[in-house]
Amino acid sequence: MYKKFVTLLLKLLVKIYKNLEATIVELKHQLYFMDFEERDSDVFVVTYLKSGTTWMQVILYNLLTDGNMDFEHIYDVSPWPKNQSIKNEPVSKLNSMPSPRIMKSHDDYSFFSKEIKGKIIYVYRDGKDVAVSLYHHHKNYRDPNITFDENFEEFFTKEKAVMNWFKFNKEWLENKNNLPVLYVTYEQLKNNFEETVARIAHYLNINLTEGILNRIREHGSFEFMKEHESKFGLIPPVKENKVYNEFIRKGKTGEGNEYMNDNQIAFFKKKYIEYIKPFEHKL
Ligand code: PPS
Repeated sequence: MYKKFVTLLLKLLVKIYKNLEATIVELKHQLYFMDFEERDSDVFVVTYLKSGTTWMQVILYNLLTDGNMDFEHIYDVSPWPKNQSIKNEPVSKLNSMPSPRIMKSHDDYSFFSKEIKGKIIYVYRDGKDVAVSLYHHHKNYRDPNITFDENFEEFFTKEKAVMNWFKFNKEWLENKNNLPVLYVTYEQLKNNFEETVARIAHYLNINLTEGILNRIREHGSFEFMKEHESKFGLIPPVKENKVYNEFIRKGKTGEGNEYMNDNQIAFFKKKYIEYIKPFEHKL
């Protein structure tokens, strides 16, 4: 009885600590953005986790600059403001970056104000494949013992989770405030790369020449990004004993079906109809 009580208490304390930590991170992020100077030329790559963010950053970087890949890490040329706020970096660093700025964001819809100066590209990926990619990510960087089912439970079934996949994507697809958003899917990039890049270029008013397209094809290929993984993955040491060669992992579509059991697939289908189906035409 005593042991049970202590375990319960410990679990509760961990939960309180985690919530508090998340709230502090969020607050820091909000404060950081208060001094952020917006520009019309800003491009935000917004995604749920593991949906092709880095791939889109590389595509945009090659579309909007001369595509010099000599940088140490993609965040040097396409920052992730939330990460900078967590690391207590001054917002002046972001404010003094040359235009156009390509910024990564995993922020939920409500984070963005009703009117923004720049443009947003939202990358959506099949949730079943996100579940697999996210599971590997958390196994590599958070908890080596986590199971696929535990991870699925946390990010897909828990309605109140901050990063519930269904809720996060629904709000972005719904786009209540009519923010300037171009929707691109991971699957479109995989299956129809050139047409999708042309659509992105059109949205950003860029003349897509054969030279630029070739550069994007080369630097945005899975093979190139895998070969130069240290430029894109988590920056060691995030924590000791973590895996650093699986950020650019498989880059496949359809893996979700191999990992999910019948109940999870049924659950996914049901929730999809409720949350995503009404906005499917936007994808
Ligand atoms: S993160 O941590 O949320 O920013 O991750 P994110 O960049 O959004 O997603 C990582 C997944 O994208 C895959 N990826 C690619 N797939 C195809 N082609 C290219 N060029 C490419 N670059 C990254 C990466 O491998 C992760 O997916 P999985 O399924 O784990 O392989």
